[in-house]
Amino acid sequence: MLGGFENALKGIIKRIEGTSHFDDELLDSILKDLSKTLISSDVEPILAFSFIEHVKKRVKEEKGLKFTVKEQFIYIIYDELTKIVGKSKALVINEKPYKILLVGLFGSGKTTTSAKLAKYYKKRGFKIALLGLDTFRAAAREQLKQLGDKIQVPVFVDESLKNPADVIKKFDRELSKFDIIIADSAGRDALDKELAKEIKDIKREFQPTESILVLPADIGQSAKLQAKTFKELVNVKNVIITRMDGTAKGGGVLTACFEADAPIVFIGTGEKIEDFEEFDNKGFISRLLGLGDLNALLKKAQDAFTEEDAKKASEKFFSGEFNLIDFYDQLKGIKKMGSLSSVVNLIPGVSGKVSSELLGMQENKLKKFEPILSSMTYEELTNPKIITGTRIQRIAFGAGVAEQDVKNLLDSFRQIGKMSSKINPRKLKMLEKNFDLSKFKGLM
Ligand SMILES: Nc1nc2c(ncn2[C@@H]2O[C@H](COP(=O)(O)OP(=O)(O)OP(=O)(O)O)[C@@H](O)[C@H]2O)c(=O)[nH]1
Ligand SMILES: [Mg+2]
Repeated sequence: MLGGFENALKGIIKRIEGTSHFDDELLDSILKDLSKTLISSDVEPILAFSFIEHVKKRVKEEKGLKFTVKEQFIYIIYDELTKIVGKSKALVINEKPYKILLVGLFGSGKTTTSAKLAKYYKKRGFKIALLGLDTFRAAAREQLKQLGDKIQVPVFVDESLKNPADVIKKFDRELSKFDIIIADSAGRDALDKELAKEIKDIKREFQPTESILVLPADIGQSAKLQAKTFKELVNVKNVIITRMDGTAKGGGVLTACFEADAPIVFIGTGEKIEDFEEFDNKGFISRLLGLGDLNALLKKAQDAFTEEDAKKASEKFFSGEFNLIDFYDQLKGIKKMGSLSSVVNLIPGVSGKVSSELLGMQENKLKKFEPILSSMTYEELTNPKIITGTRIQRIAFGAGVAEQDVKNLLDSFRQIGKMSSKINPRKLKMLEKNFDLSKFKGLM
């Protein structure tokens, strides 16, 4: 998710796991790597050093209490990291209509996030309206309308009105019928007087239940100043971080929000509307460290499949009786969930073990899979081992693809099959409850 930061952290965990004995020298060298990794992810050096000191102290003091030394070390790293990114906080939808106002600078992701939030709550059974208050940028209303159409949520905009307060007045009565109203506002290059006045006017008229600042992850440490300024000026309490996909500065933005006492409620992890999740510090860190996070997987799976589908799919998957028909069903589910890598990263024990080729599987590759699978016989689908030589030729011809495409599909299937046999169902059971200290051991 965070590019280099994530890989480096996973590398450190692997290094610890692969060590047969610990001495002070090794501990120091691993901690040095850790602090370098944090600083290169834009975490403030002082914070990184104090983090390292805490870890070091705890490793010495808590040695041998419950875990092996390795487990203890990894647990402490995990625990201290969750502390520096702050506690998770969920929005409690406790009034109707619940009014959410998104604010932020130009291009931070407000409009995209409005639609992501709308979809998120629509899925949870709320009646949602999108309200377009960006009267500043010419194309803003059209952008919101298009997004609203995509997710089938009504969008309230007026192309002729110049003043956001008038837009709110105009739709006030109609909007009162909804459970949640999500308002998209205009950005500026900086939080200047004009923007501050505009947001204040909107606040007065709209009376949001919750004003949320939208910050892109790539601003790193400067999130601290922005969060503070928006808090002081317009009383914003919570933050949504966008573009958590592939930035080197992710560590900086998270720690900065924590230091600015601006809790992160959601994160955006891509351009697609599905690329959005609640921010859960424990799940997030365990994923960064390559420990997987079953809770997030279950939540995501719930969104894409029905609960029943997800249960069946995971039972099959983990029982090892997994054939191409199940693979096909899962592909369809994965498409709904977002990218394959975002799903794989959520499976405990699997993240970090899958080849980058499989993870990088492109949408267009997935698209080819459908015709290939439908060119196979039932026998081939249920017993993929028999698919060799001339069968591959026949299937490729039937699907109108190259033979290599059929081989790629079979490779991906085999890799996924291997993943499922690596996972110990007993460990999985232990993870099904909340991820806490006692269950942590199940991961090692
Ligand atoms: N990769 C990635 N791109 C994102 C994410 N969220 C938004 N974007 C992209 O960022 C760009 C700006 O997003 P908008 O939603 O238009 O931003 P905005 O804050 O409404 O911009 P203004 O209205 O001009 O202030 C778009 O190209 C989005 O697709 C995210 O989580 N990941
Ligand atoms: Mg916008």
